[in-house]
Amino acid sequence: MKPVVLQVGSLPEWDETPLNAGCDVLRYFEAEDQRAFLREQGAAVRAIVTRGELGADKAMIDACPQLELVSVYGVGFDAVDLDACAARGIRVTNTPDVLTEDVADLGVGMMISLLRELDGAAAWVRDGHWQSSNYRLTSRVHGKRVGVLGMGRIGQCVARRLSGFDVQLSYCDMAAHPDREEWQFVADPVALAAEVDVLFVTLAASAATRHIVGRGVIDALGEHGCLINISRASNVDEDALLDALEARALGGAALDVFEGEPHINPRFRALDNVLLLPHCASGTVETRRAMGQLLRDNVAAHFRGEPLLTPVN
Ligand code: 8YV
Repeated sequence: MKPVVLQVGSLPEWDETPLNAGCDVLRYFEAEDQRAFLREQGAAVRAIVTRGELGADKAMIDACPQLELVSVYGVGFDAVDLDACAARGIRVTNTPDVLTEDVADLGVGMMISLLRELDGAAAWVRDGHWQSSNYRLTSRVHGKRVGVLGMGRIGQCVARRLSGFDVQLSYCDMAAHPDREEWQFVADPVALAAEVDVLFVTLAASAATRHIVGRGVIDALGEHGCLINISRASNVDEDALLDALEARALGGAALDVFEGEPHINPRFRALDNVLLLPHCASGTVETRRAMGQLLRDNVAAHFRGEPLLTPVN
């Protein structure tokens, strides 16, 4: 008998086909009444397969009394209720490492795009304005003072890429990385923001990091400062960010993640000092294939009774 798996969100066809071959998949995301679906089907579920931004909340976990595993397609597992899992010995896996380089690539691209106004300049050409005037001057990338908030795998990868731009790099993390003397450690996020022109948010989200980029950090970045968020929306106080962007008290923001995505706050769309992306930092064919493979390898290892490849708990 194949194990019953609850699939929370859609996945590429190249993952759905092998997943369906190995498991009896219940397509939660297609249910019209998801609560009723869980009530009716939850009893049989042994694993939940979910995406980073969708996770698995307590109600979902509680509806599955036989649940053994939650496997996340993504490095971030902040949307999974880890306490509910721990209370019942439910294992959780994610897909770290395979997406680090793509997320860092996009972050650096977002910085270049924001400072050099790539989307504004491209729209200028496309809309036929070039015939009548030149596009306005922008701000250079190389030589800037850059801060990285969260020096984990992705933060370090961003920092390594930026060394080619001759930036002055500082970072804030739980503690200094003694093997990284080329980067300056700053213990406090507000102090870091006060020292830099561009601040990358690359920190794993948790209840403790909620709104770590709040009014204090945003004010410290100031009217010429830029914020790049490739982590989770919850790390940034979105209302404070929107207020500052509207008042031009912050120079600009490049964002790949939003509260309530994909339904973003309409205030963002009225701004010309933002780059808005659809949570696509890991969204390359190569990386998504590797993420899907790792997710399925974790599920297969679990049901074969083998050690999990990338356990979170
Ligand atoms: C998403 C992510 O999982 O890795 C993460 O934490 O948020 C992303 O990779 C991806 O967009 C698939 O939904």
